[in-house]
Amino acid sequence: MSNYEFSPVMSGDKPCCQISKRAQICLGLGLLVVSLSVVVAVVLLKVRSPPELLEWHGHGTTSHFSEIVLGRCFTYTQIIRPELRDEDCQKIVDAFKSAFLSKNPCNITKEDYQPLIKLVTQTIPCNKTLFWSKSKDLVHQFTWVQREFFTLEDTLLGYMADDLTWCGDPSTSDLNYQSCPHWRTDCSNNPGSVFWKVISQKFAEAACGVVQVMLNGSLTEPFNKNSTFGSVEVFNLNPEKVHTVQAWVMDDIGKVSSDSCSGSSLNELKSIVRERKMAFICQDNYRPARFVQCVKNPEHLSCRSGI
Ligand code: DN4
Repeated sequence: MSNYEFSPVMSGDKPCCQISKRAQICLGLGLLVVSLSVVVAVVLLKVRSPPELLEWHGHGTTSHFSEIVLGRCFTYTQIIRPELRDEDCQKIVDAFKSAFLSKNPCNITKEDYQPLIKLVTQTIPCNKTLFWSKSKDLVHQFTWVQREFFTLEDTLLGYMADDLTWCGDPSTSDLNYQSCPHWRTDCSNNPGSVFWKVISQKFAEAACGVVQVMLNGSLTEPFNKNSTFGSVEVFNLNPEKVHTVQAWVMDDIGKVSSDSCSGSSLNELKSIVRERKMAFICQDNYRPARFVQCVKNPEHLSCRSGI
């Protein structure tokens, strides 16, 4: 008899039972580890993979949007208009971004921008508000020289946002750099359009004395009642504060000098203004703005003769 005692194998007993118990435990543990790894991998993948953003027809948010608006805010408040040096640029940029981040960019409302609007108070002197329509380059060249005039883009909020695109997405708290809604093809309640509408309205409401508007006399309709000037600004002037609207209708250099002031489009503007109990003055090719055009075209006949 050896020292080793083998358990007798009875008939019907499965000889593998003891091993299989261990194997079962090992297998169970193995399966647990594998399934845990799968769960962790899926969670990690989900966290790391970018969210699926809504797709639109317009350009995405301008690269470095946050840095640009913050930098512009500091440039404006510290250098261009130091009387606003105490404005809190970081707070302003945060309020700007909170208006549209994590939201569907087709459901932006005027109320979304109210915290931003309330944060910035800037007073424009009477007689110095300058509106424009289809004359963006010339009007800004003009105010660059005639510093006492203010277009909307010469105010802090307009300056910060000029020529930029921005939007968010409901699936992320980040900006959408891929695409943003286009106001014509996607929706009108997008972050950019609503922003311009809100600040255009505020700009017009605040105007006083005589206000100016620079229009494009090279178009068949220099005044377009569907434009922001024609649909928002002119109707938000306060006749108790604004006594006169003066239009400067500027032709492109080289185009025959037209008489847009007596055309039907300007007559429509005149009627709206007069109905709203304000006086209306119109000037074709306002000379100081003509001079600015002539800086770029000094040799043109109309510039030589000083027309
Ligand atoms: P405009 O020359 O027809 O348009 C000026 C800019 O606004 C263009 O980039 C237009 O886009 C865009 N725009 C026009 N209508 C809308 C709209 N309903 N939704 C979104 N974007 C629009 O002139 P305007 O009379 O329409 O706007 C100029 C006047 O409004 C000025 O007196 C400013 O005070 C104010 N404003 C300024 C800006 C800006 O600096 C924008 C909007 C309003 P597109 O036609 O080129 O596609 O950008």
